[in-house]
Amino acid sequence: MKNFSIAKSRRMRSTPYTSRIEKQGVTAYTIYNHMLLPAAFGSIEDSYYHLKEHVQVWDVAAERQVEISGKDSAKLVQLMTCRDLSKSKFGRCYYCPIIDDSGNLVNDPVVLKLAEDKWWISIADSDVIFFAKGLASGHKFDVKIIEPIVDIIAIQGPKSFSLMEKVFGKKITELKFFGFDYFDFEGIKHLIARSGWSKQGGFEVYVQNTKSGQKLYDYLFEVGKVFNVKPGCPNLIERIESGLLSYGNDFDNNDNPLECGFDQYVSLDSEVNFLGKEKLKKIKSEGIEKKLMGVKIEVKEISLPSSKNIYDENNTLIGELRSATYSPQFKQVIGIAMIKKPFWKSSQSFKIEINNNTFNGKVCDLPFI
Ligand code: THG
Repeated sequence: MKNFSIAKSRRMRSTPYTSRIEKQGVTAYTIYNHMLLPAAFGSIEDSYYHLKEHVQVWDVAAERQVEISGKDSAKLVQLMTCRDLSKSKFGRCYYCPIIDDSGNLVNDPVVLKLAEDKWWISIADSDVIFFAKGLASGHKFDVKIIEPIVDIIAIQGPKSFSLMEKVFGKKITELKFFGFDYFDFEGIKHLIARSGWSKQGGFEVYVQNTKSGQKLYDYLFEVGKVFNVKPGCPNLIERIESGLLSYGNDFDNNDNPLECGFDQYVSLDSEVNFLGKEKLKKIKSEGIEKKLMGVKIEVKEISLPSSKNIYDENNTLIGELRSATYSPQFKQVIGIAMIKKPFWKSSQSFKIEINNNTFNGKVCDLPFI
C-alpha cells in the first residue's frame, strides 16, 4: 500500500510535544480529535515487544478534555453517560460510555471527578463538546463547558513504575488503578492518574502547565535511559490483543453499549437519569441482534483501512471485521468484528477475502485468551 504524507494545518492541531517526537523519529500520524496522534515510530511489532518489556513515553495530547463545571455539572455529566456516577469520588477515573437518546454510543471517555462541581471528560475521537453544549442549552443547565489546555503524556510499560518513582518519589507507586492525585515536578503540580491505553501498566500526566510538561517530557527520557525508555504511541497489536476498544474503529454511533460488551458500565436498575435509558431498557428486554466478538484468521498479515464483510461457508454474511492485526502471541491475524446473532457461537468459522485471496477464520470470545 502506498503511503501519503499528512498536510499539516491549524485544523490538524499539533501538540506541545510534536517537535520532540519528530526529532525522535515518529513515522506515522493519525488524526484524533482534530489533533496529531503519533501512530508509529518505525516497526509496530518492534514497539510492541518493547512496550511489553520496558517503558515508553507517549504524546497522547489528542485525548482532549471536555471540562464541565458549575452548579449543574454533575447532572449534565450523568445525563450523558449510562454509567451510574452517583457514588463517584474525587480522585477517581471512570470509564463511561456516552450515549444519545437512541441509546447509541457517542464516545467512550474516561471521566475524572475533579470536585463536586468540576469534571473532565477525557474523550475518544468524536466532538463531545458540542453534544454537551447542546444538552446544556436545551436543559437550561447552569454550567460552563470548555476544552481546557491539557496535553496528556502517557508513561506505559512494566518499567513505568520504576521510572515514575524516580521522578515523583515513592508515593506515586501507591496510586491505585484508575486513581489520580497531584504530584510535584520542579515546583509545579501535575495531575497524574494510573491509567493509559495499554494493559502493560502505567500512568497518564494531565499536563496543564505546558512549559513544565515539556521539561518533564525531556526529563523522562533523561532519567529513563537506565530503563531503556523509548518514545511510543498507542500500539495496534497490543491494544487488540488486550481487547481495548477504539471508538470509530470497533464501534460508532450506529452501535449501542450492550452490543459492544459494555454491560458492566450500563446501570439500567439505578435511579439516575441519563439519555436513552428507556431505549436501552427496551433493547435489553428484547435482546440485541449483533455484538462485538474476536476473530482469528489463518493468515500472517493484514492491513484494514476500512471494515470488511465476512461470510460463512454458504456465503451468508455473518458480520463485519472492524480492526485487525497480526498477533505475535497467537501467530496469526486477530481482530474485532461485529457479528450477527445467528453466528455468535465461539469457533463459528468464516471466510474473508484479503488481496484477492480467500482465508479461513474463526469467531471467538473477547477478551482473547
Ligand atoms: N486515557 C485517557 N483518555 C482517553 C483514553 C485513555 N480517551 C480516549 C480513549 N482512551 C478512551 N477509551 C478507553 C478505553 C479503555 C480504557 C480507557 C479509555 C481502559 N479500560 C480499562 C480496561 O478495559 O481494562 C479499565 C476500564 C475500567 O474497568 O474502568 O483503560 O486511555 N485519559
